[in-house]
Amino acid sequence: MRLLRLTLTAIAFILLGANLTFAGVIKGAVTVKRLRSLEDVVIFIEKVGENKFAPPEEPAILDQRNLVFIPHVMPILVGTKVDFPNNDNVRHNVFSPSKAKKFNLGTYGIGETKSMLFDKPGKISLLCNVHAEMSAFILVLKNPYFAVTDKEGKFSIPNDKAMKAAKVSEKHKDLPAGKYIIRTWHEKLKNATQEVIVPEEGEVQVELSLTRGKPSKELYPNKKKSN
Ligand SMILES: [Cu+2]
Repeated sequence: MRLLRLTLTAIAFILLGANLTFAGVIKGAVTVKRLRSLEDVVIFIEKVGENKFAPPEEPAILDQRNLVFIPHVMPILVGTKVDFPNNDNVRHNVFSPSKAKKFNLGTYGIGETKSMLFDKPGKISLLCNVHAEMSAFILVLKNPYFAVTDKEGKFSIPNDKAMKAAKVSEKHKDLPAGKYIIRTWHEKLKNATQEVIVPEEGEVQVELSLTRGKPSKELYPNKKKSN
C-alpha cells in the first residue's frame, strides 16, 4: 500500500514537471474611430516557435443559416478542413475568388454539406453566387494563437472560443513566454502590427489603434531576405 502511494506521488511529480512550461496571456483591445462595431477583427501571432502545429483531425464548421454565413470571420490553422453545411431551406453556392484558395463548391441543397481543405496560409473571401449579400472570411493562419474581437473590441490570446471554433487541440492552450509580433486583419481596416513581450506568468496588455482603409492582401508580408 505504502509502495503504491509512493509510486503515485512520483508519477504525479513527473506529470507536474512536464507541465511546468512558463506561459502567459495577451489581453487587449482594439480602438477604431468611426466604426460601429469593433467585433470581427482577427488578431494573430506571426510566429510561435517554428510555426509547426499539427492541423486538427476534425473539420471546422462554417454554417449557412438564414442566408448568412456563420461565423462571418473564422481564423483556422493551416491544413484544416472546413465543412460548409447548408442549414437553410434554399440552395446556396459557395465559392472563393481568393488567390490563397480559389474554389467553387457548386450549388447544393438543404441539409447537404460540402468541404474544402485549406492547405496554404492566406485570406479566403467566401461568397454565394445565389445570394449576393452573403459574405464571410476564413483566415488560414500558421499557428493556433489567434482571436476574434468581441463587440467591445476586446480579445485574449490564447483564445478558447476561437480555438474551439477552429477545432484546434487543447494542447496548444499555453502561449510560451517570449517576444512576438502580433498582426491584425479586418475587412474594413488597415492591417496593424505590434511587438508584444509575453511574460512567463500573467498577462501583457495590448492596445491597438486601428484605422479605416483597405486591408493589405498579404496576411504575412514578405520580409526581404539578404541571402
Ligand atoms: Cu446563398
